[in-house]
Amino acid sequence: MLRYLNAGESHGKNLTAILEGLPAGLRLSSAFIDRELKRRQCGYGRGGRMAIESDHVDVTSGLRGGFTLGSPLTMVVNNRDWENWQGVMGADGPLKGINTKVLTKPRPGHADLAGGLKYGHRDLRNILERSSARETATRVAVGAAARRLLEEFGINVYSWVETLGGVSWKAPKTLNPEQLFEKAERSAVRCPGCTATDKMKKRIDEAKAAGDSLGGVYRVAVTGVPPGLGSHVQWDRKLDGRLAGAITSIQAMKGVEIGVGFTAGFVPGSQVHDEIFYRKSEKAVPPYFWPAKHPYYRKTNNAGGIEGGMSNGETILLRAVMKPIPTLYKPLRSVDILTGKAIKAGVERSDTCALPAATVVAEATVAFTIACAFLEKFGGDSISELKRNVTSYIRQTLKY
Ligand code: EPS
Repeated sequence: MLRYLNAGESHGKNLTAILEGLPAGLRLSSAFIDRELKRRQCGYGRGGRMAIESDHVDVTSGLRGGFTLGSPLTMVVNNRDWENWQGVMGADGPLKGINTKVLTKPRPGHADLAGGLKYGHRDLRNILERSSARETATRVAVGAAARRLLEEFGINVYSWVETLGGVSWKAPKTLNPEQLFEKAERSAVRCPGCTATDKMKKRIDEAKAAGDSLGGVYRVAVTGVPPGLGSHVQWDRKLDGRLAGAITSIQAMKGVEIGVGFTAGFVPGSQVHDEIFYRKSEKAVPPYFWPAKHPYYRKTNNAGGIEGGMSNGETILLRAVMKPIPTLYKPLRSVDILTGKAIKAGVERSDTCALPAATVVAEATVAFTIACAFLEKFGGDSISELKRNVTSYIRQTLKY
């Protein structure tokens, strides 16, 4: 079983994740994790914080000589901004004479009010510090380890932005997920289209000038997934449910579609379901890779690679929406929780748009969820054992 817990406040000393269940013998390096952390920090529309931070992972357990041990992998990312906040955020109380940055003006759309009521806090900073998307740095570190595991089996996770602040871009049918991803990696907003990128950047500039914020819509694709991850037999084992839950657990996500998603509610079944064809499959090379040319294949992929809560051997396709960030420099109306008086919501330093970063977080979250289902299906305490298990399943599946 693969699982993790993470901890840390946005302006606390550091963020920590403990990931347990990775098989032994997986090649992994802090440089590989750092590359993903850096991708998460990029993107047009971020605020001042990203100029302060330069995220780096310190792996303090579970990795030796560049290979996992099978023991819990502990990953720590320090907050550089801690230096400016230790007087406020210190475990043993604020330093004398320091402005403790008490927040009593909840921001509509943020966790501030609901969290304050739930936990009985009069200072909403006690909520915002943990609900902040700074937490996603460790999710990306966990996702990097999961991604490394999946890569070993020819499974890759890609993402790109499709709409930002109402500016939309439509992917040409000729480009595959890997090509779209490569183009997105060269765009400041992670959108594969050059003209759309310029328009999206302009929209961010306009929103920033207006003291507003922006969200958008993005895609995630997972290629090389063998059939049979997840299960139809129990509600909490269904892969589509798990992916949707994982994505909506990311700050600011408001919806997920699998395959054609909501469109399926507007057209008849004959235009939705992907007909099944048979061909003699390619050999799996190496034997633990699910071959692109597999036996029971589809000419369409409206299901987004999942049927009955299980991967069906086609590319997994997801689409998700992120709402605009709740901190507005031109704040909305709210109520002071100490006085009950109408005020303008609090203003905290924030980003105008964090959609490009959120797509990297979504990749990590999806990689983790797929890795969980993969290990549940194939088991194994070491990479070599896992490879033996996957090989025997793929051989059997291709012989069908
Ligand atoms: C965030 C507010 C901003 C963001 C932060 C998420 O931080 P700060 O209040 O320090 O300016 O930059 O995101 C990150 C720090 C990060 O690493 O992604 C929020 O309120 O959610």
